Amino acid sequence: MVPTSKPGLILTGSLIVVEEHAKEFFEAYNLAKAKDRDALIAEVAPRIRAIATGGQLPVNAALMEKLPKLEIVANFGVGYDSVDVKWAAAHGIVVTNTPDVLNEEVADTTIALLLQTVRRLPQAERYLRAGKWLEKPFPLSPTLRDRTIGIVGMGRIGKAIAKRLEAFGVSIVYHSRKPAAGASYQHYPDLVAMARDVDVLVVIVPGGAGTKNLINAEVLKALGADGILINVARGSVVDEPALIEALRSKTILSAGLDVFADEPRVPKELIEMDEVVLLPHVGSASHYTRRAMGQLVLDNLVSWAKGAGPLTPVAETPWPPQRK
Ligand code: NAP
Ligand code: 8YV
Repeated sequence: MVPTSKPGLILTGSLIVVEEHAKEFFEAYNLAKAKDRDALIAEVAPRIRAIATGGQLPVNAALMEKLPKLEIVANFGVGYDSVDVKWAAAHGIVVTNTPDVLNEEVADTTIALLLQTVRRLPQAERYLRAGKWLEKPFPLSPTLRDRTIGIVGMGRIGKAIAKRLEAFGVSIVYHSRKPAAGASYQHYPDLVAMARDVDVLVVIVPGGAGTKNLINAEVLKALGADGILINVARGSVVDEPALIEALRSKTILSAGLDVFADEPRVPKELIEMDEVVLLPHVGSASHYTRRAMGQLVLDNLVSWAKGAGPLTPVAETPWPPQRK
């Protein structure tokens, strides 16, 4: 490994766009390609000033404290719950994410997952492929008609979801801690009260300690026997055992899930339930949107390396740093 005058960058795994261009700007090392990850970190640590990560490994205190010159962690994804942002902030390290460039893709996926779940479309497709249509028509399904949708999280993506839902002629309400600027829908400060009043919950809040198990047994009970849960946020936001129990006991009707507590491992109880629709965290996973996300990660790193500051720092690590 030949040290260069370029800033040292660690990639925690494969990252579209970033991988293609990193060596133009950085002395770049991909941890996923290292035979001995710890040995690589120990060798390059004195020169590493940046990390690019897509959540392949937690960027925690244990990793960051091995890198005494670390200044920036550029996260591939708008959600940065795999980065210990509190530790980073306390040590003057800026964290960036990829807001906005994925709003429309994730909202499209959410609507697709909602319709698949309500109308049982994956089950219908499996039915056809199994030759069962030759015997009799596929059974009638539940409907989106006359449903009220409660969106949990009315941020950038929540608003893009709501905009699409307006065209479906359904009622829309939402829950967040504060009313959202620019959202004209009814705001519920109390999640259980909202769950009681709606037929579908669409969850699109950040992960992490503040939202852990926000969707718990009480919320699912309030959602009720005709209720459908759509989770495109993070697995940690839903109490997974409580969800499995609510599905088993028919406390709720069904669920459509893009995210899980221990990805890529999905509980076998969910896999064995024909009723639920399960996606492998593909909310933003198109070539178009993943390239836009990768470009924003690279742009953040290059802008920082040129001394112009990161483009999209997260709220916990504002740029320029604020004096306390
Ligand atoms: P955002 O603009 O920051 O919006 C977050 C929303 O969640 C806000 O309305 C916020 O309002 C609310 N919220 C935060 N903490 C809350 C809490 N404890 N209780 C209730 N509401 C809370 O974020 P975004 O860009 O829309 O992204 C949201 C999340 O979606 C990401 O962080 C990520 O985890 C997830 N995501 C998933 C995929 C996927 O592939 N499945 C793709 C992209 C994003 P208040 O602050 O007023 O509470
Ligand atoms: C990505 C996401 O799949 O942006 C997010 O928060 O969950 C997704 O867009 C993920 O971040 C890839 O690492």
